[in-house]
Amino acid sequence: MFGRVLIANRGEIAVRIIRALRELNIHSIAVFSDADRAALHVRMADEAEHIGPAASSESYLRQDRILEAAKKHRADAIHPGDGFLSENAEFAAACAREGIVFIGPNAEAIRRLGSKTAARTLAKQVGAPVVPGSEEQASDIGNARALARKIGYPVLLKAAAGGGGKGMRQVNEESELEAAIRDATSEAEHAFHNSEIYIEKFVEKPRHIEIQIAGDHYGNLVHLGERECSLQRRHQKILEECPSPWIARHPELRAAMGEAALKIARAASYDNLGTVEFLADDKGNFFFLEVNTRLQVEHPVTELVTGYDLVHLQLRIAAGEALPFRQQDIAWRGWAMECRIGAEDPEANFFPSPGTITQLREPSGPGVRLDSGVYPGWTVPLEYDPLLAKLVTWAPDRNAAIERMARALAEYAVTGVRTSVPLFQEIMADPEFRAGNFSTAFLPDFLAKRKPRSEPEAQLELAVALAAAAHAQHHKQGPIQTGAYDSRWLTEGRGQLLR
Ligand code: MV4
Repeated sequence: MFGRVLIANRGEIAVRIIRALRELNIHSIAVFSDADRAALHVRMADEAEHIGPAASSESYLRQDRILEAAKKHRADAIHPGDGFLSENAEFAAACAREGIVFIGPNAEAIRRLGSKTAARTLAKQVGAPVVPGSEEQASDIGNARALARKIGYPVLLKAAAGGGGKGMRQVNEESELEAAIRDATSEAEHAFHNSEIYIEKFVEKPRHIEIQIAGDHYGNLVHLGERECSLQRRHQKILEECPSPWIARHPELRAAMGEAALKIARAASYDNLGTVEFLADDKGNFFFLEVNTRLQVEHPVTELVTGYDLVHLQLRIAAGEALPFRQQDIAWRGWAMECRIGAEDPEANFFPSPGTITQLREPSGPGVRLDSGVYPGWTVPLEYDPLLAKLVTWAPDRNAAIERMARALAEYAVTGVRTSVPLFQEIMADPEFRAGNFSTAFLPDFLAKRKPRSEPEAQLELAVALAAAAHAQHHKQGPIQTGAYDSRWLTEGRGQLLR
């Protein structure tokens, strides 16, 4: 096993990886930008190295500086976390050249699966179901028109280098096709410096379900079941579950999707952890979408239900150990749900809400896991993703996991920045969500129909809470009792009222 590992990331995921390293008695090395000098991941790591200014293009994305830091601190391996350089084949290859292990799949597998069209071709070749369409270039209008007619409208134009919804265009009829191709091509060129686009049949109101896979260097490859990721806003996931309520209704789909995922992984000579994404329609069909060649933000729900620590697993595989279990050893127990808690204002179109976290009370108790990257007094920088923490609950069944989430959200108190906590409380109370019968259309519909909490209403609620706290403090009883803490809490709360 490695002696020293550098984490090329920040925030909650860096903290998560440091925890795994400590459990395995591996020395952890953090990197940080100017904006992260006082960050939690820097405080928690054994060593830390400054790598540049706040802009991630000048720090967390600088391969040269990260490799320099790794050499200076004698790291055996680099864990890229999620985002930043985690799916960068060039970086994986550069690590190998420097004799440093990249904790992730081999560079060739990342490259092969990085192009959506190449991945689609591979999936088709091995007999995994793909959405009807074509990998051929759709940039030529004649070609595209013939293709779209064959598969039938509505169709979806996608960028070959895309993913995450960028460069996508829905086309409902032939008259819209030419302009849509022009738009999608130029958007793809701008976003990815690659203008290649392709066509798929548009799947209406799909569910987004993904399969976790793991492979070692000896050809052993397993799947760890699915995650339900249909709750997304602008292609950003906000809540994930394991198992998927859809798969719970159609249990035969897990093995079928798992097999399809493994066929693709095998064909790509995949090693380490990865995720194969699918769209599922109402009729029990599912279609391969893309492969994410990294540890994912939502990995904890799989950990809680399978009992395996996925970061331990990544480290073991990268260090050359064989997978410690076989497919038939894997069992799924209970239900887990994750809410991504962001410093953003759901009442203001999720506008980022950077600032200083003045007070923080974090939820805990039975069945609650909080993967947080913040502490009271920390100023949330504007430069990065606003994710503060992932709140994850586990319970024997879905209803109990929801009740636990509602309870944990009620314990969660953050002042100084606005958060998505109140929105998740509303989602937990929604009958449609609780029924578990939803698709990717759920969240946009929910946000559109939901009555936005007006400012006076929110203030009234805060005023009531403050009055209750003041009363409790006055009588030295009730939920809030520690003097100094109370008065700061009240000051901050009042400060919020005056904002
Ligand atoms: C689709 C689709 C419908 N039909 N492909 C969005 C992100 C990208 N990874 C693929 N996406 C979609 N591809 C076909 N042929 C609908 C989406 C989609 C979506 C997928 C997953 C989760 C949320 C979504 C929201 C809008 C559209």
